[in-house]
Amino acid sequence: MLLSACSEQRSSFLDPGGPIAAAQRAHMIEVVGWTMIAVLPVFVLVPLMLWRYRYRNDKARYTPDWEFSGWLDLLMWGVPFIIVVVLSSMLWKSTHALDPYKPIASAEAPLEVQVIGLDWKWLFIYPELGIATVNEMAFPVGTSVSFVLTADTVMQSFVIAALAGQIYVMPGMRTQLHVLADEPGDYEGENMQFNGLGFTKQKFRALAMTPADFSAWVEEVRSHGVALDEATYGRLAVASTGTQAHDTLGSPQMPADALYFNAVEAALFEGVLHRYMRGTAVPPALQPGAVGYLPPPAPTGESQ
Ligand SMILES: [Cu+2]
Repeated sequence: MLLSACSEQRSSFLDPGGPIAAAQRAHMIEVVGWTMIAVLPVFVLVPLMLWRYRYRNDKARYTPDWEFSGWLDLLMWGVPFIIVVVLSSMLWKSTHALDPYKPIASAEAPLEVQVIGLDWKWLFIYPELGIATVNEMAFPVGTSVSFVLTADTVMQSFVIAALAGQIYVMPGMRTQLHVLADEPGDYEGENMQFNGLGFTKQKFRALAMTPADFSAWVEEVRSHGVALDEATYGRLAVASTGTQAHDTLGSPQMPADALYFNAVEAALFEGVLHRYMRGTAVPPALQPGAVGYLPPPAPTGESQ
C-alpha cells in the first residue's frame, strides 16, 4: 500500500480504484482479522508458557498425570470450527458477489471492449466505436466496462489488479470480465501467465477518464490510428512486445509503446475465436503464436 503510493500507476487491489477491488481488499482484511483469532493466541501463549514452565520456576504447578480438560478441548476445537464456518460462508458470498461474469450496476450503459491476447501484447477492440488499441485502453469513469476476451496464442491471464480480479484467456474460448473505476486514474494491467521471453513486457495502461477526456481520446485514436485489416493484424500477431509492434506498425503520432487503429474489421474478434473452432487442427502457419507462423504479406505500395 505504501509503495503503490510512490508511483503514479496503480497496480494493486490494496489501492483500489473501483468497487470490485475495494470489495476484494475488504474481504482480505476480514479474512486476516478472523484468522488472527486463531493465530494471535498462539503467538502470545507459546512464549508465555515456555517462560512460565521453565526448568527453574518452582512456582509453576507440576502435573505429570494430567491428561484431559473438556473446556480446553472445547476451546481448542470449537474456536477454529467457528472460524472455518465464518470464513467459508464469507468466501461463498463474495465468490458470488464478485463473479467476473456478473455485470456491474452503473448509471451509464456498459462499454463493450473485446480483448485478444497476443504474444506479448493485448489488443483492445471497441466494436461500437470502430477503433482498436494495443498497450493502452481508455474508458470513462463510472461506466461499467464489459470485457469479452480470447487469445490468438497460448493461454494468458488478464488482470487490472487495482480494479478487478484476473481472468484467463484461451484460444477458441471466450471469457468475460466486468470492471468499473470510480476515480480517474492510470491503472496497470498485465498478463500474469508465464508464457515466454516477452511476457514481463506484456503490460498495458488502463486509463479511467472523464467522459469528455474519453471522447477526445477516441478522436485521437481515430485520427492517428492506422487501419486494422487482415494484413495489419497478421503482422501485429507475430511474437513481439507492444514496443516492437509499435516500431513495425506505429506512427510518430501514437504514444511511444502503444498502437492506435481505426477502420477495424467488424468481425475480427469472432474471426479469431472461430479460427480454433472448425473441428480440425489449425496448421502452425496459420496460427499466431505457433512456431512457423506465416503472417499474410504486407500489401504492396505500403512503406515500413
Ligand atoms: Cu478454458
